[in-house]
Amino acid sequence: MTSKISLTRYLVEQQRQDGRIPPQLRLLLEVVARSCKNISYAVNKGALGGVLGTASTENVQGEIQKKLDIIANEVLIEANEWGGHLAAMASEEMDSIYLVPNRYPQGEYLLLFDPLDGSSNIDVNVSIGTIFSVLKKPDDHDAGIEEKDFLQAGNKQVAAGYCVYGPQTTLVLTVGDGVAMFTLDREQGSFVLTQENVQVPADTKEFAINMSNMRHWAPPVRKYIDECLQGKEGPRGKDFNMRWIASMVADVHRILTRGGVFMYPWDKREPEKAGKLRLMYEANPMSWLIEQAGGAATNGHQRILDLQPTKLHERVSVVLGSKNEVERVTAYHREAQ
Ligand code: AHM
Ligand code: MG
Repeated sequence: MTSKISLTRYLVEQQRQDGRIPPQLRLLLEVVARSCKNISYAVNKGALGGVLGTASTENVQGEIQKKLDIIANEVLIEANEWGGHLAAMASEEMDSIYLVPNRYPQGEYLLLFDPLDGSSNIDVNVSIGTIFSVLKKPDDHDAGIEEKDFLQAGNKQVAAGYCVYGPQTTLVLTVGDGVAMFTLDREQGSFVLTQENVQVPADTKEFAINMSNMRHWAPPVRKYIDECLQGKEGPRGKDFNMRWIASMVADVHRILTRGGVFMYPWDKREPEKAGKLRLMYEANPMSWLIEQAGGAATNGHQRILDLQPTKLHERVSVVLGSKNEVERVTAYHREAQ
């Protein structure tokens, strides 16, 4: 790369050359990126900024909120509500949808986010991130936006991405034309394009799953992991390595960088729940990024992006990453039916 390409320039070129992103969507993505920059600064301050520890509140999922969960949520709402590009927002940290207040103009997009994913890692200085998904409000929609307007399959997303707050702050984005990565240049205060055309290798020797849940898994997941664990002597004929960061953003970032398979499957602990992760603002954006990079994403049975959501905070079983491994896990589920 000869000269540095900022996120702004990348988005302007996407808009100009391919007409891939309308001006409102470009503005939206710039505002999301600016919010991520501000969240990154808050994360970086840590104990110095008084942002660590828990708040005394629970979110709709019954999880105790961390102070940074709430701060990140507020940063995203405040930055996005006034620009005129959005009709409404939805967040892991809010029970119901957030309508753009009447005093501001309304746009045609819907923004969904997990403001700070990997909450259990906040206080221990391990990578965390923001995940976001952008949908269009349904056509000919003159009445007020309701939750049902958000219930669109992942294949309807018009943009998706995440920002990982790790040793570097990296924003990863797709608008349906491959995956691009931008690293935050703190001196300049802007995101700079550092990788385009990200590709996930089809094969891998690395898996990511919370092994402490093994006794609760369904047989196809056990079979897959058992075979990996048998290494060279087993049916796979190769040794596997395991990584589990417990921040989906960081695990997915590793997979986009060097391949691997990530799983948070259904398990017997709470059999009525499809999984732990949320479909609309965790699994959908990550699945689209992974597919755009040549990987695959299923719930063990079906392509995640084709699932029709029935509620905003719906959960889903997730298998994503290197294509051949995801297909293998999915085939094991099929055989077990
Ligand atoms: P969160 O959105 O409340 O942070 O929960 C989601 C996180 C994912 O980032 C991660 O993959 C998973 O939960 C870790 O779960 P566990 O603590 O069961 O390993
Ligand atoms: Mg999360």
